[in-house]
Amino acid sequence: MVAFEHPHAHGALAPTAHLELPFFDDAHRALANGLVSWVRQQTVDEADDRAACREWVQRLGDAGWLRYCVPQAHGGALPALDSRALVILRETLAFHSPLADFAFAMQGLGSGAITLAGTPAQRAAYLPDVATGRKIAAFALSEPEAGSDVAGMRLRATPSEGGWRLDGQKTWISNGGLADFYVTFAKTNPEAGARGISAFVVDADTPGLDSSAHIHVMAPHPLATLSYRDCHVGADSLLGSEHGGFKLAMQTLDIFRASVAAAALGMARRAFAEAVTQARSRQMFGQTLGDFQLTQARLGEMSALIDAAAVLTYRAAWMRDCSATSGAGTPAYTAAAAAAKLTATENAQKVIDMALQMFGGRGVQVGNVVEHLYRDIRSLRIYEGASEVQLLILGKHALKA
Ligand code: COS
Repeated sequence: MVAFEHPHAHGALAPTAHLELPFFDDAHRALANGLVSWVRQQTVDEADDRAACREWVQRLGDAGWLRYCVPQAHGGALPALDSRALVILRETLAFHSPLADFAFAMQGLGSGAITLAGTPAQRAAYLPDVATGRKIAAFALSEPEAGSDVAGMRLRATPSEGGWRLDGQKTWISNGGLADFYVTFAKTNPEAGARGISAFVVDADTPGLDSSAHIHVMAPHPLATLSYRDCHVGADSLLGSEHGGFKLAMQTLDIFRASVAAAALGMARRAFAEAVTQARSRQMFGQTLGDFQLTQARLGEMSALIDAAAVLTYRAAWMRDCSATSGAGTPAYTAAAAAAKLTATENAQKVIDMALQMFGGRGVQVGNVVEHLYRDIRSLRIYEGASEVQLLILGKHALKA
C-alpha cells in the first residue's frame, strides 16, 4: 500500500485550521506548515511494513523531524520534549500515513525513558542516533501474561558478574526485530510488585536476545515477541534507579499517551476529509450524497466527535508543556492524558466507521483509504494503555480528588 493520496478538496476542513487555537504558538504553526509541505511530497511503498518502516525512519531522520523525539542537548530540536510539537507531528503524519506516524512515534516512545532517566553516557550513546534515525528504538514492557497489568510481569533480571542476567519474554513489541535497542522492563524483586521492577537498555545484538518471532496484525505494524535467555547486560545498562522501573514506564507512557490521541485524531480527520469529498461528489437519486439531511447529520456528528477529541488532546499536551501546577508528573496531567487517549481513539473509530459507511461497497474494497484507516485505527484503542486502563486511571483519579 502506497502512502495515502491527498484528496484535493479539503476547503475549510484543511488539517491546519485547528492550529489557530490558543493552545499553540507561532513555532507550532510553523512546524505544522513545514511538515504538511514535506509529508505531501513523500510516497513510500508500504507493501512490506518492515522495509517501509525503515524507509520512513530514514526519511524522517534525514528531514530533521525525529529531532523532536529527543532534547536539544542530545541532537534534538528543542530544549525539552514538547508535547504540543509531538501532537502536531503525529496528527499530521497519521493523516498522511499511519505507518509514517508509527515510525516517528516509536523513536520517541522507545527512547523516552532514556531521555527521562538515562545517565549522561546512556543519553550520549543512544539519543543522538535516535534523532537522526541511525538507531531504531523500541519499548519492551508487555508480556504474554502482563499487558494492562504491568506489575504482573515475569521477565527476571538477576545480578550477575559485572551486571545483570535477563530471562523471560516480552511480546507485542513494536519495532521488534527492527530495533537497534530495546528499553526492557524486568522484575528485580519479584516479591515487591510495582516496586520491584527496573529498566535496562538492551542492544539488539546482545547474545541471548532473540527477536525473530514476528507477529502479523491486521494493519501494517512491525511487531515481535522477544525471548531473553541467559541474556547478560552490563551494570551500565540499568536505566534509572534499581526498582524504579514501574514509575519510569508510567512517566514515559504519560508523555506519549497524548500523542497516541493525536495519531487517532489525524486518522479521524483524514476519514472525515474523505467523507466530505465523497458527500460532495457522489450522485444518487438525482442529487449528491451531501444533499441528504441524513448525510449532513452524519457529517455533523463526525465533526463534533473530532472536535471533542482535538480539544482534549491539545489540552493534555498544553498542560504538560505550560502549566507549572498541572504539568508533567502530576495526577491531573495523567488524568488529562488518559481522557485524551480514551476519547480520541474511541471517537476516531466511530468517525472512520461512519466514513466507510458513506462509501458503500467501495468502503470495504481493499486499498480504499477508509478501508485502510478502518484497520489502522483498531489497535490504538489497545496499545499504550487500553481504553479500559484509561477508564481505570480516570476513575481512580475521580475517587482521589
Ligand atoms: N506517574 C508516576 N507514577 C505513577 C504513575 C504515573 N503516571 N502511575 C502510577 N504511578 C505510581 C503510583 O503512584 C504507585 O506508586 P507507590 O507505589 O509509590 O504508591 C505505583 O506507581 C503503582 O501504581 P498503581 O497502584 O496505580 O499500579 P497498578 O499496578 O494498579 O497499575 C495501571 C496501574 C493499570 C494504570 C498501570 O499498570 C497501567 O498503566 N497499565 C497499562 C500499561 C500499558 O499502557 N501497557 C501498554 C504497553 S506499551 S504498548
